[in-house]
Amino acid sequence: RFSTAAAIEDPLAPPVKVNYTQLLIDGKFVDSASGKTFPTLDPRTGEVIAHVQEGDAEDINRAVRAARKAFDEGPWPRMTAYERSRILLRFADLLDKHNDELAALETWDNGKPYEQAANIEIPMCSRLMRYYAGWADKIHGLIVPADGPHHVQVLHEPIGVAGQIIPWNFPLLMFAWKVGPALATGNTIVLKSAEQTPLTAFFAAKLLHEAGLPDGVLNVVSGYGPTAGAALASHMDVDKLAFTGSTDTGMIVQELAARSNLKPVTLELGGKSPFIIMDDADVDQAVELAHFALFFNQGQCCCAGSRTFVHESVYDEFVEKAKARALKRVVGDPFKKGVEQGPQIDDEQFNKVLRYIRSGVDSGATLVTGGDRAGSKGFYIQPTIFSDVKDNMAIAQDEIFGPVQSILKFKDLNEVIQRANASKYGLAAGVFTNNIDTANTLMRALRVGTVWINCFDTFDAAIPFGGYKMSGVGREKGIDSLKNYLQVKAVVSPLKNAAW
Ligand code: TXE
Repeated sequence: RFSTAAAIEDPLAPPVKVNYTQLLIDGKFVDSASGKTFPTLDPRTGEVIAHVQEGDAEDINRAVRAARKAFDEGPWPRMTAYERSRILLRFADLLDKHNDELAALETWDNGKPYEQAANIEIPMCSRLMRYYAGWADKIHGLIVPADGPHHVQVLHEPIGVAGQIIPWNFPLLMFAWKVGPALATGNTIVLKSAEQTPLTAFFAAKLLHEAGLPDGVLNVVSGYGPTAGAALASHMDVDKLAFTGSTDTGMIVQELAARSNLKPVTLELGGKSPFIIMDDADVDQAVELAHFALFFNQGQCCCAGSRTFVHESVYDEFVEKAKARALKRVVGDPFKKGVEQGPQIDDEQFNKVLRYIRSGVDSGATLVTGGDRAGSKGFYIQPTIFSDVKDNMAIAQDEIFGPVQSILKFKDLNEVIQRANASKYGLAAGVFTNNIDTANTLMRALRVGTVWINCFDTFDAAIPFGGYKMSGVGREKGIDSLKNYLQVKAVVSPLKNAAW
């Protein structure tokens, strides 16, 4: 069924239509049980793109029933791993084929620069699918040399029905990170997309079916967190939950999971990642990298380098040059060529960011540049920089999730280690130095899930990602993500003749 809202009319944008706005349950697009819909908005204008079916607890029940049946009776966990792998490979090809269309839909729904979606994010999704397709037929157990006359095998089996809840900052990439490892290991899925960005998950799920995915293996429910999301987290027939979003909501879903059926939970949550610039750094390069680390994706990255620690000997020069770089940042319609920064996702995030900017001013930080909305329409914010930021200020402690760089001054290595680690978060860190001893010290001392040395936001399907402390539980991507979706079964049988 075609949505009525549906084709973008914008000379800047590649042609794209909103073809799928219904829940995908058991291989079919269907209306929500309640018949309710909700609007998804264009962050460039705040106008409605399309009305999407609003799933709630009843739809989650229907989707879990379909996923359960597909797991218990369907071909998916029983087909050869090679066949599963081939479906994922075909899906990767279809993602490539529809790359520009998916990117346009992502930009329309999310506001991120089209060039970023088309050249980086959608290609990362197909690359990741190929990575997990490669794993599908390489997952095997062990024979264990236990004491006694016993033959002991350890089987690695799919865990069952996986519930997956994703956010809006990288809608299709988060879909891929969740779906790839779960499918490669033979699980079935109910995925809840973020209410701000439901469109590309439907499209991608449709392509997966085109690639040969059996009905019921992947069910996609759009809807709100406290209704659809909570129903999924607390469902008795969901065997595993994977969540990406805020730390507050992560705590809620983990509790729901524990109080229902103790389903294991992996969480990828917020951050306040330090980016540390040492005195030996090339200041121009450091400015550019720190700028990218914070402003990429409108600052809406869980691992954004949002505490820029700069050594006192280069501090003043750094602040001046960071200001010049921020003033050059191209903010505008994300479909326009060369635009680096589009609008924030919605009015809630837009207002949150502006509140933090006010709090920075009120708490005595120096507003170096920016500080206000950009333009008069949509959710655009000026690239903003604060200097003289102190550790106890809210802008140095909380996840702002917007284009606001906080620059802090430090004197020596031990001091910056202690201050960088003095956060409830521990997702990532950046280190900028030419001194290998300094790099090695920082790499070991920082209590975070990823350390980028002289680079930032370098992602790859094979590199594990996740947080220490309140930034999360477990890892996604790489081999580690497979473990989240596998049960371990020990099988013991006596050996009649111990000699053999
Ligand atoms: O997040 P939520 P929001 C951070 C960032 C941002 C803040 C709030 O700081 O400003 O979170 O954003 C679903 N039971 N991140 O409100 O609420 C929701 O529908 C079950 C960091 O968007 O965590 C969506 O699908 N599910 C982050 C998903 O959770 C619930 C990315 C994320 O929404 C639920 C996004 C509930 N009770 C925001 N309530 C990152 N780690 O990258 C909501 N949801």
